[in-house]
Amino acid sequence: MTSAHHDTTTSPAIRVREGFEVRFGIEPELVVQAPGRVNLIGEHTDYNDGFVLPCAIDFQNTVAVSRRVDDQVHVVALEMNDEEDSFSLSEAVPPAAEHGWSDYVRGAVEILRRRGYRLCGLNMAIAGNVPQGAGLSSSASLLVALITAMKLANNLSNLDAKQVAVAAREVETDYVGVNCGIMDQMISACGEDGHALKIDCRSLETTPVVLDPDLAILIVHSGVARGLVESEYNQRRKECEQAAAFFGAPALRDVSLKQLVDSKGKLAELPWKRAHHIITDSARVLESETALQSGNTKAIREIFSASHASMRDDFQITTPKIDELVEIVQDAISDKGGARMTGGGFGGCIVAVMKRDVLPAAIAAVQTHYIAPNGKPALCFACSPSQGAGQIH
Ligand code: GAF
Repeated sequence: MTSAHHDTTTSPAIRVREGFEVRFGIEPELVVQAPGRVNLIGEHTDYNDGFVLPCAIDFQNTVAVSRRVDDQVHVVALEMNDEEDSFSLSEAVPPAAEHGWSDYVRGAVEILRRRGYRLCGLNMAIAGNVPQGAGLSSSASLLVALITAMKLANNLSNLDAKQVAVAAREVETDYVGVNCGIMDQMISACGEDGHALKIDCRSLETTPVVLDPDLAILIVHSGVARGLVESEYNQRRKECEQAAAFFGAPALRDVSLKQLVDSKGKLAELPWKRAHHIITDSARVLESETALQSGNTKAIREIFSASHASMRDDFQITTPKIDELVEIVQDAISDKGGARMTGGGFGGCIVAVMKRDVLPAAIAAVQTHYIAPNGKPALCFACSPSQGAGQIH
């Protein structure tokens, strides 16, 4: 979230506490945070039941909460000019007329109710610093923060982190109407400090991956607005389903590269290319694990370059400005790391993993050679893998 009138240099954890006290006149009973994410590799593989390798980043949404004696939910969004929403828990919670941030609150309540949880009335304040519209999962982190806050305030101890992620995703798909995969919610709920997380998006099994300490992660925002994301995303999903159906497989996870290669000329060209990206990128997740752990930057370069080319040529989700940005960073770091677009595509950010000593050169190259479409320099964030959602006060 970005702020119109708040001091965004103060951490969201401090702002949310202060904002809660100003609005409700009491101290919150607890404050939780949930981070945004950057995906290191494995793009669009999540809804094909494949593998992904994201890490939680040090940008987060925070929620301060206290219980009420009645059945009302009162919530203030500190980054949205202190806009407020309130509703009753006594009946099904409909989406708000404006369909803005409050639908995430309403959806979180409704999805928990549909699971049979009885919630008490709540006062809540929300503050965050995950850049919005950048492809760093600001909405997934907001939902995971809200559901974690509701879980802790209501002692829903049988709702573990994975179930929080699944519930958060259900809010997106069944309440807000965004047909996303499970990656963003999983990493926000289950991320581990200092680790990336390999996620098997079929079983939801997670494996922490420690990056070589000599490696740095750089996120660069292209400044390209993520236009048409939703319609293009849904279109890609359909083409992947079409490809899986051709093989009589439940998902592309169940189709091997050999089967795909043998089907060339029989399966229509577009679903074939989509499937080629998914099958190869899911395999690249597994290949990159050892390279990242051992700091083998030549291998990281090869794997990231192949991933980017696959997103550009087979999945067709990059843009010329994003391609340009990847090239600038890759040229600057040479064999000392790799760069690729990250996230859903059609704009947003690139991610690069490199030896720490070339980080300043990579940032300088972006500042010298890249001009975003709005004429401004690109924003660079050097980030460290962070902890997933939890209570902070
Ligand atoms: C978006 C979606 F929300 C994720 O589920 C995932 O598919 C990603 O795009 C692409 O890897 O962030």
